[in-house]
Amino acid sequence: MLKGFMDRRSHEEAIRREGRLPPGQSLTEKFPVLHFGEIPQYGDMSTWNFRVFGLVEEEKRWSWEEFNKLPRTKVVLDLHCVTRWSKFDMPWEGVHLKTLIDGGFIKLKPNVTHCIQHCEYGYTTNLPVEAMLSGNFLLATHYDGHPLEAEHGYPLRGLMGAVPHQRQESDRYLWKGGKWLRGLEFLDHDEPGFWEQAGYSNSAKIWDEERYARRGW
Ligand SMILES: Nc1nc2c(c(=O)[nH]1)N[C@H]1C(S)=C(S)[C@@H](COP(=O)(O)O)O[C@H]1N2
Ligand SMILES: [Mo]
Repeated sequence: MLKGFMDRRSHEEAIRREGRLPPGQSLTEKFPVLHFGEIPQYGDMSTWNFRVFGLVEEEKRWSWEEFNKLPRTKVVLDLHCVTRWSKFDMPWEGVHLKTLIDGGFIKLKPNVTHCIQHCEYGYTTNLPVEAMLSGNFLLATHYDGHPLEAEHGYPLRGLMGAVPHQRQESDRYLWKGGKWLRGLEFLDHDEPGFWEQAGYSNSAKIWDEERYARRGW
């Protein structure tokens, strides 16, 4: 691919000209690792499960084997971290939440408005469900044709990015996807997650550069 021959600066300029570089971001060719706390180590996947709970018609608890039978999707995404790096044209594979809802695998109660991603060690992040139903949110198991690396969320992560060339209202910073994801909880109200309670913006919209919560005074 042509971009392989470009240096970082010219690649960034090309992306900027295409209108794909959000305000205050810069392009990286690397794949930085960012999280709070330890990286969970998984050996035997027989004890892993994925819970769907809260305001759903039927709570679910899928084993790893069951999760891997859900309908899968491949998607290319641009990722934008609040610490100002952006990485473009990344090939991912996993499961779209919308596919699970449309296919009846998850049946939401009519009063559902928000969803909390629950991860290992109690990490959470919150979003309006609507923002998780477009193509920029994925329950991701693979990156670049391989299972996720441990530090990027193996075996499963929520992934929030932007579809290349498609600015969407639902585009959010990367922390709105939880690595080492173990469940989704559906609610009829909002509840701030880990970084949201630590002073980051609750809404986290990339194109409006909503990085931090406004001060309370
Ligand atoms: N479980 C968990 N997921 C997390 C975080 C975390 O601290 N714990 N940090 C978030 C933040 S701030 C970012 S920028 C991305 C980084 O993903 P990466 O390490 O694959 O680049 O993970 C997000 N998901
Ligand atoms: Mo981040």
